[in-house]
Amino acid sequence: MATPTENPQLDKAAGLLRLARRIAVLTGAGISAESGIETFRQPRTGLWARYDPMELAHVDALARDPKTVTEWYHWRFSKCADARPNPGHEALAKLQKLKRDAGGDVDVLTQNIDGLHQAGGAEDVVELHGSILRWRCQKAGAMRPIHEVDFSSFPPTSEAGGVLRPDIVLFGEMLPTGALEAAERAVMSCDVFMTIGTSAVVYPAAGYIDLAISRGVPTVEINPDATPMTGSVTHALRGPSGAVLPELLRRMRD
Ligand code: BJW
Repeated sequence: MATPTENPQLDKAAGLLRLARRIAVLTGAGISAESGIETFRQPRTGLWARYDPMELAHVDALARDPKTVTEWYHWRFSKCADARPNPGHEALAKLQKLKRDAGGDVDVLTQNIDGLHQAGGAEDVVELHGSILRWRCQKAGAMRPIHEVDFSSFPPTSEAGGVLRPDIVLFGEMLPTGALEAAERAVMSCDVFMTIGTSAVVYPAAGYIDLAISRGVPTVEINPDATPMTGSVTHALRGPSGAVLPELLRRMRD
């Protein structure tokens, strides 16, 4: 990223945010990277460089081997249990408050399952891929917070005798209807769309970027690296969201 004083893209994006009444924001693993949570697809450092998603994050893997899958998600939780929101999460929550106070809104649509947007102060977060902080009984459908799950053996089970699984969306599973509806409403009613820290390859979430572009609203991407959407967005801001978002907010208020 160029230095804060000489970045016309950043200034233009800040101008858009200043004028916008409704902003829809799609976030991915990258926004939590600076909180110490691993991303998926980055070469060398991403989870999928070491683990096979088809063996761990696919609905068929859960059916075939619930022990391995639930053990892995319990390990994943242990890695994010102590994570704290970073300046990117906090800046987004501040932007939401700013717009709400002015009679507008910021809809936060996240693919992340870590709960860090909410911990950073964002409200009404749409969790497209669910949450690792809730586990669901496969037999009775009842939810329970992760700290009430007995992990002394895998897979964990409920009193009803069902397997308890994380309330997340695995490959091959439908996204929650309520989340899909809320996301579509947000994208269809926004006057600026932002995509932050996502490789934009997992659908249907990545489709919201196409939808915003097809509506003709200005689009802003924040990512240290290029994505398949970089060439199509109005402003591509290169850099970590923990630095870019606070700077964007600062310039927006100037
Ligand atoms: C930074 C940074 C910093 C680094 N600051 N940025 C259409 C076309 C093709 C395929 C499909 C399609 N529609 C559906 C599919 C199939 C499939 C899919 O999309 N496959 C593609 C991969 C090819 N989709 C599904 O299966 C979905 N379900 C579905 O469509 O159901 C319909 C249906 C079902 C049944 C019958 C019939 C129809 C479900 C998708 C579920 C995704 N689940 C996962 C795992 C669960 C949660 C978990 O384990 O945590 O969700 S996969 C994984 O990818 C996770 C993420 O949420 C998701 C997106 O990844 P994300 O967030 O973009 O992370 P990365 O690592 O890819 O990128 C990180 C980015 O951050 C990078 O760009 C970095 O540069 C950047 N970055 N540091 C800012 N500091």
